[in-house]
Formats: sequence, structure tokens, C-alpha cells
Amino acid sequence: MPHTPVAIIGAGPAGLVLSHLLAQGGVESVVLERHSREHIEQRVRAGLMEHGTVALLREAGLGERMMAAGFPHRGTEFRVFGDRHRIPYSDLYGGREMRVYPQQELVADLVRLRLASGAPIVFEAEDVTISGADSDRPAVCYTVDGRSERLDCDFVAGCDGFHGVSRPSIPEGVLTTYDQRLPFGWLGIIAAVAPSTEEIIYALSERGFAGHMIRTHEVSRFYLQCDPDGDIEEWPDDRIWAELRARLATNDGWTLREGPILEKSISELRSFVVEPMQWGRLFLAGDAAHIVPPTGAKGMNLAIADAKVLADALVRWFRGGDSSGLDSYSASCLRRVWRVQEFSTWMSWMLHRLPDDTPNLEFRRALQRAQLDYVCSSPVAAASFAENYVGIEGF
Ligand code: RFL
Repeated sequence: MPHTPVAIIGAGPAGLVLSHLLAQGGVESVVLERHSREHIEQRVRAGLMEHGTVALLREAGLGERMMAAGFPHRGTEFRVFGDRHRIPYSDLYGGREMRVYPQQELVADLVRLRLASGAPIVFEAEDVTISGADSDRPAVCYTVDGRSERLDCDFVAGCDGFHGVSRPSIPEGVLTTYDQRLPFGWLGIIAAVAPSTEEIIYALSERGFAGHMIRTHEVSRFYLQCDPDGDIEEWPDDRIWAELRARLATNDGWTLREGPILEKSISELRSFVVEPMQWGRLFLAGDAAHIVPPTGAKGMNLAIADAKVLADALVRWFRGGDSSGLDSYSASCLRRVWRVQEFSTWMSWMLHRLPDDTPNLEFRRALQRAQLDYVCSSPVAAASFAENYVGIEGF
């Protein structure tokens, strides 16, 4: 029966970074991925990396292409009813900068480096099941090319995202679940057009939120607040551009570049956390354990941070049987997760048009304007935003 120290389910940022850090600590692993290599290397998602994420990837020798092809990001713009306010977050937080680098590029780098080192990734692994996670002999079964396989292991890392199999394989009653849906949706588009800005724009207008994110010199990402239960068919391309123009309009003549829309989809803004992020020898990391509203651009960063904590803990266990890192894994990660949940929720409420059925609507809108005024005018408030946005050191 094949055996591996750590079976990793999922080749997203969490699973791949974990596999590399384990290998560097002398611990072998097998990564099982449901999709093909092509699929995961083209799946467009996040793009903004915290200062700490960049440092971690560089220290691990995984950041060469990220440094060559990505670009630095040091400030962000809050566009409030047409008025522009730049938050120089890097200057406000000790010069720490973020980096723009598309998630699928990072995934491609991590896959290439892992395969080049001769370490296995099983793509198109179907029907993955976990057994014995509450014993000291877990196993993972799966099917590939029509063959049934079984992998015995010492630990299972559930890095298979929000819709994976790891979390649902934990018996009912073990986990406490927190699940909150915000009353906002995001229509996200990818357009084949150079960015109209050098720094990310978060805009609030009478018509709702609009975001202009940056990906590459040729491709840009935009978001529009919409009904989370809305139908994408209601959003033809010309309506999307008209709405972006209206919501991003400034009082000083800024113009928006437009281009062909390559992809569009609607997603909800949701907070989800399970506690603890572990059951027996099954450890959850990344979106498998938590998702955050995308406003703060934190999902991928949290996934990589979990992978680092888990890798350090497993390496200590395999080197000398020290289980202290595994015992504290969940609590260490959850401290950061809850900080990010609070920040992303705060940012979401501050930047979206409140729904008409919000209780005490006019009062809440007045509070929202006061909050935006504070963040845009007080260096102390802006510094707090900067610390959270860049990623708080030590959390
Ligand atoms: P991932 O990236 O979802 O990777 C999980 C991997 O597990 C595989 N998998 C399975 N493999 C084997 N067996 C199974 N049964 C499996 N089930 C699933 C999947 O195919 C996948 O390869 O999770 P991970 O590693 O935890 O990383 C988390 C991040 O990907 C996520 O937090 C962010 O992408 C969230 N997110 C964004 N975050 C940002 O910070 N900024 C953004 O702009 C941003 N945009 C997004 C996003 C997530 C999106 N999704 C999930 C719909 C845009 C989108 C569209």
C-alpha cells in the first residue's frame, strides 16, 4: 500500500505552498487535485499579495517570477461620491508594500517548481475520500484514470477550498460554524484592457460600489455591487461599462479605458469560519476552513498564512515528535482569520450602498459617510487601515 507522511488534498495556494514548505523541512507529501493542470493554471481569482505573503514566498525561494513579472503596490484610492482620496498605505506602515501578481500565475509557478523537483501532484483525482482521520493511521482513497487508489498517511491536509470534501468529512457536532452573508453581491469582470489607474480604486457612488483592481498591463479586473441573487444575463457588456463609467466618475475629468470583456460572474459577499480547523489528524487550511468578503483582498493571503503555520508544525512533529505546533495550529490561524473577518466586513459596509430595507437607513448612511470622512482625512485612521490592508505583522 503506498504511504506518504502528508496527503494534501487540493492544489490551490494553500496546498501547493504547504507542499513546498514541507519538502524544504524534509517532509514528503503527495498532492491530490481534482482538476487538470491547465484548469488550475488558468483559473482567475485573487491578485493582491500582502507584504508578509511576498516575504514568505521569497524566503522559501518560490517568488522569483512573482518578483520579475508582478509589480509593487503602495497606495490605494477611495473615491467617495466623485472625490478622490489616496491612502499611501506603504508610507503609513513603515514602507511595507504589497505586490500585484495574479493567483493563477502563482499556482502555475508552484506547480512547475514542484514537478521539477520530482515531487508528485496527482491531477484529475476524482472521488477523494478520507478515512481514519481520528486514528493515527489515516488514509485517502481516490480514483484516477478509472483506477481506484489508496494512500496511507500520517496526516491529511484539507486544502481543497470551500467546496471540497475535507470539511464535510468531519462528523457533525465537531465543528462550530459561523456563516454570515452580507446583503451585497459583486459582479466581477475580467477585461482585455490596460488599467486606467496605477493603484487600486474603491469607489462609492449613489449607484453603489465599484472597484477597479489591477492584474497585468494588458488585463484589468473590475467589480460592481449588484444583487447577490441577480442573474448574469441582466448584465450585457454595454450595461457593465455604462455602470462602471457612472460609478467611477470623478469631479476632475478622469476617464475609464474600455475593452472586450473576457469573463463575468456574480458572487456573494460572505464570511464563513469553522472552529477548530482540525479533527484528529485532518487539518484544514485556507478556504476549506474560512472565506472572507473579497473587499479586503485577503483570501489567498490567509490560505498561504495557514500553510506556513501548518508546515512549521508538521516539520516539528516529524523531526522530533513535538506536537505543540499541531496543538496550537487552529488557535494560531483563527486569531488572524478573525482579525481579517472584522477588517473585511468593516471595509465592506463602509464602501457599499446600503440596501433600501436597512433598518434606520438614513442614520446608517450618515454613520457611513462619517466613517469614510474619518478614514480619508485622519492620518491615524488611515494608518489603522494601512496596517490591516498590508497585513499586520505578528498576527
Ligand atoms: P483554492 O484556491 O480554492 O484551492 C483548492 C483546490 O482544491 C481543489 N479541490 C479538490 N481537489 C481534490 N479533491 C476534491 N474533492 C477537491 N475539491 C476541490 C480545487 O480544484 C482547487 O484547486 O483554495 P485555497 O488554496 O485555500 O486558496 C484560497 C484562495 O483561492 C481564495 O481565498 C481566493 O482566491 C479568494 N478570492 C479572492 N481573494 C482575494 O484575496 N482577492 C480576490 O480578488 C479574490 N477573487 C476569489 C476571487 C475567489 C473566487 N472564487 C473562489 C470563486 C474570485 C473568485 C471567483
